[in-house]
Amino acid sequence: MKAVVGAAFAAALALGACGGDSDTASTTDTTEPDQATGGGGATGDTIAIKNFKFVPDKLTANVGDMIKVTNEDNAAHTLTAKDKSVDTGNLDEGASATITLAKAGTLDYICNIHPYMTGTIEVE
Ligand SMILES: [Cu+2]
Repeated sequence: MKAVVGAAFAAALALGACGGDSDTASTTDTTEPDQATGGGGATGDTIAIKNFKFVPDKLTANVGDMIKVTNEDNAAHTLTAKDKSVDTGNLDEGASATITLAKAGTLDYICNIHPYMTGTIEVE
């Protein structure tokens, strides 16, 4: 059981890594606008929703980070902050949305449709 979940998660990460992110070395290119915001926050974090769980359900990230949320379940879900500061809206099966972490603190979130689904992002 655990191995299956781990493999699926690894696959999700691999998919995310192949998601068209070709923006690699840019040390000498002066024409490219520098879109990176201060702090060097990572933008590669992802949260998957599968088997009525957020995977991972605990995450540490930086202010300004963008997190891609993908629903890999066969039911609709949301990722909604308890304080409503973040909300993906309804994600049908296979759908994804990107949330932006605008403020530091502990972001507790649920699925609006299934409030027993919970997770936490520590935003630093
Ligand atoms: Cu749900």
